Amino acid sequence: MPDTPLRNRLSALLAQRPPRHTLPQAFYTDPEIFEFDLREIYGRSWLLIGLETEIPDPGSYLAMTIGRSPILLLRGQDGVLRGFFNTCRHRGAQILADGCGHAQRLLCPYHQWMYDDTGALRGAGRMPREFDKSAHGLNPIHVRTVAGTVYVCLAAEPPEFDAFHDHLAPMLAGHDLGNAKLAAECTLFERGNWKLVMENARECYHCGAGHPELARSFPTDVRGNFSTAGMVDLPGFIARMEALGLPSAAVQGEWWQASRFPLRDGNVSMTMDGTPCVAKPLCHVNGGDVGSLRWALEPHCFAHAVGDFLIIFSALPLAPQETLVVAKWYVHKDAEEGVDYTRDGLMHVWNETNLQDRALVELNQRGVNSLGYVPGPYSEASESLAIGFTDWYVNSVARRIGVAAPAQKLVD
Ligand code: 3BY
Ligand code: FES
Ligand code: FE
Repeated sequence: MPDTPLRNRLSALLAQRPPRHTLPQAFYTDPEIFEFDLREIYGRSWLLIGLETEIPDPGSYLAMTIGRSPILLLRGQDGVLRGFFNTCRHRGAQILADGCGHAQRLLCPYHQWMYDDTGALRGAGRMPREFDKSAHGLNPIHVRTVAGTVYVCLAAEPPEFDAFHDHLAPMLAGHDLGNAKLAAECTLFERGNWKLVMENARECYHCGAGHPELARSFPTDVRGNFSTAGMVDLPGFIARMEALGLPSAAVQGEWWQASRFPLRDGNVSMTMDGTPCVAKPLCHVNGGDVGSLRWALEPHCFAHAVGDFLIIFSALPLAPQETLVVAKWYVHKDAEEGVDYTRDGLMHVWNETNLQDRALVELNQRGVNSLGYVPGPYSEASESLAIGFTDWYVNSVARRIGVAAPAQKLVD
């Protein structure tokens, strides 16, 4: 629970926010609120990390930093995937550098304390005989998987996960992510608060004008929005996909959404010409012509699984006005680069899109920083997912500081 002055400030800011408007300036600029976000939002949410196949064998690990917390996913000799804070229990040094690799044991580089693959402390030289190693194992984090995708939560008591799992697992089953490999990764440094990154990522009001490459295949409607509600014959598409054995209807929980939607007519993949960019697809149903399965988690990501690849977009906060955007592309493990796909063919559309979005986020931040900024109204028709994101955020803040959730419906 934050201290009283911060609680009072947050509570006053929530109370002054007009519903269905962008947030008061401090939420996009204030260092104290940024620290609150790291602790109470990123520190308590389920976050999508990637695929199990990135940590395939006993001893493989993936280390990364979430906010200020280095974490570690490690597959044990018993095949179990475990997560830990990558912080030594001696004096707190980060143990493994961020990245992927193999480690049978975890050796802290500072004073050589050694942990086994279950996080138990095995070696701590020059400590007294009565020192209790069993009380100094690595602190665990929660790890869950869904059809080959991996999620972590740093909180002692994570939000409920089972409903998300049970809905998403059958939707993802046809995409064979257990046989996918990481084919490309791109990290962008953005001069914008993570919430501006996410608000931008949750709407396609800007897509028609802002994303010429994506808009070729992405189903923006005549006004340029991404909105499954506005799609021509969405029910017909869903019925066809479900008849082919792919659960597709939109489902959502408090912090997650999933749905399959059609690409623009004649497009089977999110590429420049709408044709697949990978010769060996992940999904064989209907020749890989399965639209896109989109799922998204508050606070930080969305993912699209088309027939031939999967892309994950994730926002990681660095500072009040700095965010890392990590994009990862996955293809079938047997697809060979240069033979079955090229990196450029795979990455082009989303790379251009992410660069365009970075420019938009940065100009958004510059305008929001102005003395002249006041919260502005979202378009209910075109920015419903962005509204969903900020509503989820303000509800989460309200819950953490123990005040009633602010009204979110406009009073007529
Ligand atoms: O969540 C999505 O699907 C992203 C992709 C482009 C715009 N936005 C709605
Ligand atoms: Fe890790 Fe000292 S901080 S061994
Ligand atoms: Fe965009």
